[in-house]
Amino acid sequence: GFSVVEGPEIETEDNNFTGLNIPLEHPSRDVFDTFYLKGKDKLLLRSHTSPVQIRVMKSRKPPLAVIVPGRVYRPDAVDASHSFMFHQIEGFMVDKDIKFSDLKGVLEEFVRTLFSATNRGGSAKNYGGGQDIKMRFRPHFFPFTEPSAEVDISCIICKGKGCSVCGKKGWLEILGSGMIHPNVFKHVGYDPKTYTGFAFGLGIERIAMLKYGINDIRLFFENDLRFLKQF
Ligand code: 2NL
Repeated sequence: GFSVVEGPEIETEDNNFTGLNIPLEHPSRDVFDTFYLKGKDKLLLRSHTSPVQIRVMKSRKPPLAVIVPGRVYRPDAVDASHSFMFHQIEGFMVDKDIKFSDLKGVLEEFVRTLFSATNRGGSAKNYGGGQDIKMRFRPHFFPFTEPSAEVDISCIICKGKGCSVCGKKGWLEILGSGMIHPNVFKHVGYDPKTYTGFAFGLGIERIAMLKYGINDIRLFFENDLRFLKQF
């Protein structure tokens, strides 16, 4: 029941930060911490796909169930697990009476489907397929959700025993989520007493790396056909 919406990679500070309850003094807003465009109007390369959700909420009324895929930009130093550009998928649902249990139900179904035996993307390697994957919600902080939780799954490589991929923890962090903060609703003109909702976000490359056993994120963007043709 989710519809897919895409939006621009060049965004305003308002849609990328202010509307998401990320205050002016937040470190991620620092001009050295974000890719700003030259000019006085403070346009920037979006650091997440959430601004698209702000655009959707400003232009439509609930009920809403939307999935937002797209490129995002962060000034991270590039290494095997970090890239200054990667892809995210965010999802959100807004209506009267949306509860944390709705978030848990939707994410459980999503994660099981993503790592199911039949969902192998044409690849020979497919970690996690058919296993009984455990999931846990771990309390976390995001400015735009309250309460917030990160979701871990039992390590699909070692089945939770502890290995180098999960750092001997037996768990892999796969996404962030939470109930949309009342300030986000106020910003888009929704009454937070009438509407509630959940949102979640995940990095696509990170999930593909786990699922297909890829050890370096840079491989996705080097355009070596020997890498790309495996999938
Ligand atoms: C992560 C965490 C998250 C959201 C994204 C969101 C969007 C709106 C309002 C509230 Cl418009 N929340 N998105 C919420 C929680 C987590 O992403 O680790 N992403 C890679």
